[in-house]
Amino acid sequence: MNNDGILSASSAIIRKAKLLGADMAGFASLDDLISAPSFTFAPKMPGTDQGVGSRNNTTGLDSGKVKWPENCKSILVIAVSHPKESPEMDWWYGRVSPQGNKHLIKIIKDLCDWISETFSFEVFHFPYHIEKGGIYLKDAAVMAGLGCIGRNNMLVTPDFGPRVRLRALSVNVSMPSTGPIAFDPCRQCRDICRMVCPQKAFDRQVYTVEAYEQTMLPARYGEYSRPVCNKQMQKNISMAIEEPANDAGTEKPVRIIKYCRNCEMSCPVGKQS
Ligand code: B12
Ligand code: SF4
Ligand code: SF4
Repeated sequence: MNNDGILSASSAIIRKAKLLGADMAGFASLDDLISAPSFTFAPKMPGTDQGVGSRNNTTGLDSGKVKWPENCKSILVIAVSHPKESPEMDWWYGRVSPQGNKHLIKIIKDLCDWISETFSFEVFHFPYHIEKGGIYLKDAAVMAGLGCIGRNNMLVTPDFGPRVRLRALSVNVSMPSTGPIAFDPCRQCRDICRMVCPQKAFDRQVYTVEAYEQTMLPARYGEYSRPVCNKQMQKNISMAIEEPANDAGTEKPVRIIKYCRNCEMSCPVGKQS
């Protein structure tokens, strides 16, 4: 395929992602991701594959390392907005995955089918968990131009703030990268996100440039403590009570887990979302 063909395939794929329900979409290159901060940091961080939501590692690789699919050249990242008005998009109904996550999975599945039928590209649908062959989605989204890493350690987007969820696929063709973009709302903000953390997960420097030999660290300068945030997730699980779950399609009440979102809900960026 020549350059013009690649450019038009790239725009067609991004357009199709939005038609299928994504609010944002963009491409990052494999080369940009291999050297991106999470990909280099996570294998060095103690306890990377432990804590709430982690899974048994089936990649055959060391903890924190990403297993890239064969022939992967570019990664398409999509974001779906999770607005304040629809908190249920994020809730776990017992062991049933949140509705927002199901929506993301369907978009990526449909997009994979469409891309292979339309362009005959090889595609790969990344699972969520790194331990199962997934990738670090926030870095991928930054490199694809969807936003920046905020002082709350989340992807912050211009239109929806941090209130988005992500998923990705890869193709075996090098697509032009659509990012990163010049965007940094945190420069003019007074750390509202950090002050509302119920566990004070941002209160001290946990990771340093010297120890990790890299400058881009969790929450930018190393002040996000994953084990501390994890404590809140454990607490949210233990606080879950049985509630009616008609919107999840079950007649019987189930335990609904509502994980903490204080650091994203408080962010004023994209306030309309
Ligand atoms: C494991 C995990 C957790 C763990 C650990 C989180 C962690 N950050 O380590 C726990 C259970 C605690 C957790 C909590 C949360 N999570 Co979580 N989590 C994940 C998961 C599966 C992997 C994250 C990971 O291990 N990252 C690697 C660690 C080592 O790095 P890090 O702490 O993120 O720090 C890196 C970045 O800051 C980056 N960075 C810093 N500066 C810069 C600059 C540039 C230019 C770049 C490119 C990168 C970069 O470098 C750092 C490393 O050096 C992802 C899904 C995925 N497959 O990516 C979701 C994910 C990150 N989680 C998500 C969410 C929403 C949450 C919560 C709000 C809980 C909730 N209600 O869902 C909190 C937020 C906590 C926070 N403020 O960071 C969303 C984030 C969406 C967004 N807008 O950013 C994701 C992407 C899942 C999704 N469905 O979309 N999570
Ligand atoms: S609340 Fe402020 S400092 Fe925190 S992520 Fe949003 S803009 Fe950045
Ligand atoms: S998700 Fe909650 S506990 Fe974790 S860092 Fe954000 S505000 Fe703190």
